[in-house]
Amino acid sequence: MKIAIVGDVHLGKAQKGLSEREGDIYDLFLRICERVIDEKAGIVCFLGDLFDSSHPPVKAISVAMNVFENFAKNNIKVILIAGNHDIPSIKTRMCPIELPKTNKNINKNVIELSEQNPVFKFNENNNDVHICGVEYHPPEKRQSLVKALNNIASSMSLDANSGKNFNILLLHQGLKEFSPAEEEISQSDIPNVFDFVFVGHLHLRNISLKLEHYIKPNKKPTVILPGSIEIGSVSEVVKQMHNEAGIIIVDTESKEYKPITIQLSRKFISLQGKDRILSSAIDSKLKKLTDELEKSVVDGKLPWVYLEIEDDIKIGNSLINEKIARATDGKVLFVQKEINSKEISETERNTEISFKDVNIRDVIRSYFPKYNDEVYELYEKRKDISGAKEVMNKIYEKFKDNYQRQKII
Ligand SMILES: [Mn+2]
Repeated sequence: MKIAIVGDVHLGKAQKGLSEREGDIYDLFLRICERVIDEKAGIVCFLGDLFDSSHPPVKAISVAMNVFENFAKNNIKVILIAGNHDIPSIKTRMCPIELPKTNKNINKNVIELSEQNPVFKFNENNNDVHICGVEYHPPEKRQSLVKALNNIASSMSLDANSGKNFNILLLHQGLKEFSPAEEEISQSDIPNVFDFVFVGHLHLRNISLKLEHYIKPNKKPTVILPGSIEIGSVSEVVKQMHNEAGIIIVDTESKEYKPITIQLSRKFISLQGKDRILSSAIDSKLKKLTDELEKSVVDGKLPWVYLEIEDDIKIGNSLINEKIARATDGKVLFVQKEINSKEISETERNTEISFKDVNIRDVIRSYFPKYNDEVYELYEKRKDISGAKEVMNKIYEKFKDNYQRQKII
């Protein structure tokens, strides 16, 4: 049997509050589900965060329910685990992935795996296939997650013919190996009984989507992060500028997998390679961008542009913004940009406030109550050495006078 694995979907998410981006995800989700049907999968598994929120918009719910009905019509079972976005913070609230239970057309076809009910088992050619999964566990519940995984493992090792069995684990967790900052679990916490471990949550991808044929993994377990289907944040843009969603198809008989790519609904464009765009070269870069924008409209959908600029010749944010606006006006959905200037960022690091927001006259007055006029004059002459010398002499004379008068008193 073929099993399709789909990473974080985040139905209902509207990047930067844009309804166009919310629509992009619905559109991509529908195309992914069509593809799962075309691939003749028998089961489709979602790795958590199917919804972006525990109270998703009505549109997100209706899109999901229509897709689930379509899967049911095509005899494709749906397996879900709850991600951190699906799980309501108030325990008495309903988790949106439980909604299929209330719909009689699909309630038998959609299976939620959780700590309470972690294994879906079926038999294929006298071999058992176990699809296991638990909901997202936050770092403070690490112990109960590890316990749940060990319970799953011990329940399976009771089966005879375990060597012939095929075991899959679905997780929605941070794994230390892929994200050292995560305080959740590491690969060594996962019992070694699974052929494949599919992990959602990190939105990263640890496999190449280039090969579109089946791959026989060389070690057990094979940990696969298919990545989120869409781009949701700046860090994802920077880390994996891509224009393709990836899902995985697993063949339970050959125990192989293959990635499948599906074009994103909208193009993402970033001009820089490893380095930021220098403001000294901005005109030629923006010319190149304008040319690329013309070619990047897909089905009437304008591209999303991401620019990181280093203001090396200090032309200033407003001129840079003006140049970008002129080059992209009417041709993009959104320009996401970061403009850096070394001088400003060092000042900001030292003072922790932006120098632009400071009245230097007030600062000098508070630090130098007696000599504030002179010190301000000195500040103004800071780039003119001979002028500064004159001011310093004036300050010295005044200081000498004051000092001698104080001595006499
Ligand atoms: Mn997520």
